[in-house]
Amino acid sequence: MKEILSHFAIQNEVGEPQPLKIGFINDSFIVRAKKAGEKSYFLQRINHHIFTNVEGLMRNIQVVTDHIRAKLTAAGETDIARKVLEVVPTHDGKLYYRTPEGDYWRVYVLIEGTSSQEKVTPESAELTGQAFGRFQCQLADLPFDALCESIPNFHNMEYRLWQLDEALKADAAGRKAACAEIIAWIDERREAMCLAERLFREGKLQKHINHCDTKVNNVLFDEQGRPICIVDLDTVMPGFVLSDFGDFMRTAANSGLEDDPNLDNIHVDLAIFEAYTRGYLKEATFLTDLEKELLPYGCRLLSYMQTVRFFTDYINGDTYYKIQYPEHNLVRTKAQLRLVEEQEKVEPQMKQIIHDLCSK
Ligand code: GN1
Ligand code: MG
Repeated sequence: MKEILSHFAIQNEVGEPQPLKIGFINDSFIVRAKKAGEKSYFLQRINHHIFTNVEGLMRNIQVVTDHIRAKLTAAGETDIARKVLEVVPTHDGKLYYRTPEGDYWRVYVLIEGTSSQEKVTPESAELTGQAFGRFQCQLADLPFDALCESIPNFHNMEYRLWQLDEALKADAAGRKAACAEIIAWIDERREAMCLAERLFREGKLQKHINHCDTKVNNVLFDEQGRPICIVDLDTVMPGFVLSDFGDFMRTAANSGLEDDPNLDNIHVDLAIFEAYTRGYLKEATFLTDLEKELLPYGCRLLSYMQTVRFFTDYINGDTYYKIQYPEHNLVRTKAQLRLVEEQEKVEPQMKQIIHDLCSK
């Protein structure tokens, strides 16, 4: 590990990397400074089986962090080093290091004195809504094609359904036969869930730069409980604002867990929905009327997309998401499916909340 670190432009003395258990995709380590007051670092091995274009991904991160840093500087903000991630380059100026075995590593400066949350309260949800709204706003003047799709078609519903169809055709793990009900449930909603892609083709819905993984735990909070920095930028890319809004609601406005084995725990937390939306609308001033109107649809869309993605992985024999037990992806699928059903039930309430917030 020390050998890996030696390729990066780290000026101070640091200790052994300590593994961190976060995320399903990359392997993460914390690298502490030996002396108090000096910089510590966050080392990651990028999963290049999932992120096949590491070069493009790291360029995206650089474009986004440089852009946000410039915005913060222009606004006269202080403490900027804690408000935006900083990539530590290698000695030869690259944004990542590739080992002779073909592994990809990168280093960020560690943002000190922060914590992340797995569960939000209405108070922290409102602040988080502001933080993601601000993040999108800071990037709204970047042309959406300034970034590449680090995972092509990442939040493209039509593509995700195509992947499922391919998986079902191959039935590699022999799991299809027992899943007829889930397949029928997905089929019933196919057309409705591809609306955003259709609207885009018709020129009615634009793409913006999105975060594309707006989970609560991708926001760092400072000692006062204020969101200070948005992290996990691997998936910043062009997409619909509905994606970022919906993915937050999928993970935070759910009274159950993403993989809750007890489906009765799963309900939409409308207090969180309202609080986040209030914060988000305050900052996301660039939204069109159509985008605002589609926000509740965005919640369903992202939960449905995640249902399809977990289910596809289950059918493929668990090749994408790390699992903790053999049927984990099926349990995840059922929990996300239930969440879609719960969101369908409260869609009128969600629309009313948005209507009320917009007319204030
Ligand atoms: C993955 O690894 P993590 O938790 O940041 C996935 C997201 C999914 C999420 C489901 C690159 O994110 O898209 O929503 O799992 N990231 C990728 O929990 O596929
Ligand atoms: Mg992530």
